[in-house]
Amino acid sequence: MDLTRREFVASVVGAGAALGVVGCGVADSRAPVGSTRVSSVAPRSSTGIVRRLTLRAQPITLDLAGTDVQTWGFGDSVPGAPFRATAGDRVVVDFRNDLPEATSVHWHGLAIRNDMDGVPGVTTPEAPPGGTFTFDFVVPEPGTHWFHPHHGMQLDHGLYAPFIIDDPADPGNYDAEWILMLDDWTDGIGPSPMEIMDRLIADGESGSGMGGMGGMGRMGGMDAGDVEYPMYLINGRAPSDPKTLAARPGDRVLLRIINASADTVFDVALDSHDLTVTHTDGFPVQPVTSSALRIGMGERYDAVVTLSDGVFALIAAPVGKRGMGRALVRTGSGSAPGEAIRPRELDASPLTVGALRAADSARLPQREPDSVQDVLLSGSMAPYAWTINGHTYDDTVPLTIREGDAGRLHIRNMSMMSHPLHVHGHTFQLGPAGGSGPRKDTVLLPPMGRVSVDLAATNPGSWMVHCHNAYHADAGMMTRLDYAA
Ligand SMILES: [Cu+2]
Repeated sequence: MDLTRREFVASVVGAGAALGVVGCGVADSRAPVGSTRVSSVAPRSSTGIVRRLTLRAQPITLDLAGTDVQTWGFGDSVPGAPFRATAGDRVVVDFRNDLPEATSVHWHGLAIRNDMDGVPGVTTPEAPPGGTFTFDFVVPEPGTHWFHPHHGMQLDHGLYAPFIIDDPADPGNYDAEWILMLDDWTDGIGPSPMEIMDRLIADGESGSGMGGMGGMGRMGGMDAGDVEYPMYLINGRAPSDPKTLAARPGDRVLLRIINASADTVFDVALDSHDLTVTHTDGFPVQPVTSSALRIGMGERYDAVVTLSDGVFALIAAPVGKRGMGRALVRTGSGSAPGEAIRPRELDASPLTVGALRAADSARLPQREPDSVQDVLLSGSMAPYAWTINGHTYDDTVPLTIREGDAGRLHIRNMSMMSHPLHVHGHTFQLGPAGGSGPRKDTVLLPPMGRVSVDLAATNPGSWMVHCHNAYHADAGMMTRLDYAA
């Protein structure tokens, strides 16, 4: 829904009055309603369009192959309905929290103004139960993004949804576009996320921590995450009741793949097809064709595929764990492939971030860094604690940067677990030094892996830098990037 400026002003006055009457705890002195402040991230061009969206976090019932499970979601579905805007739009989100605990919404991948970033205690007040908050920001860059709570283990419920920012300069030319949200699922069919976290901590104290949830499903010493899940979902559907995506033979389809899981890296493949990766984390790359791709928590990959005639399994295989996330692609008649069918495309080495190079339009200006900082990722299962530069978040020493500087981070994974490292409010370009790798906001570091990234300090504030494994983050694997005064 697009509003003219006059209609927008009229409607925010109404919203402001309602906030005043409710008197909920979130309407603090920074109340953004009607604010005239603009984002410090200049959009390439402002559209002048205001998109008004409503969002409600609430308890909902999710049908998993005929079994009703109680969970939390955005709106009335898992994933929540996609948000859509065009780069340069101003987005106003009337958010209401109908959960029984406080929450806040983080707009993952959007380099927006700091006070809208949705991190309680750092950028944005939390919304208490029954509370409301109005988010108001300009969306700076096109791409495949998403949103989720930045609050304890809430992400490991059903609280996630796509946020697609269209590029007015991109004609698309796709016959169809499918958003695929991948998730590891336990809520209502296994222990709750809080119970899992308590168990990880208890196992760590007793010294039996290497098993996570009992060590089920670990294969060949691979890093299998810390948690074994009873089910893996694509677009909120169980593998035995998959979503069917319909198209015609020969159609050229854009897949927007988002890993919304808490503890699971996936390998994604479409049976009998190759995938041509065109973007990661919203930014274009030099296209690379592969039979499968590996996606860490928080990452996004866009891939184009030209469809054959038939019915094909689209599989998200959890790395190092049992089970599969599953959807079906149907372009012709015929029976669906059996649930156990595993595409041979998954047998090849999946495409990983190291194979990607930024498109010219996504490169940061080449310059020598003004500052170089280390980001050491470490931790253990016993005790269950995860650290950045040797500290858990409660006594972290933040990274620092000055506005306008070019910063380089040497990120090193000193552990035998993989960690997707996410930087808020910024995007970075992967090295080698000077940057030819892809532009991203989340980078998956395999066990003992290392990468150097460059970022431009153009968005002042105090920003989270953290592992996107929800259990690692909650166990301390977070720090901040603070702008020097
Ligand atoms: Cu981690």
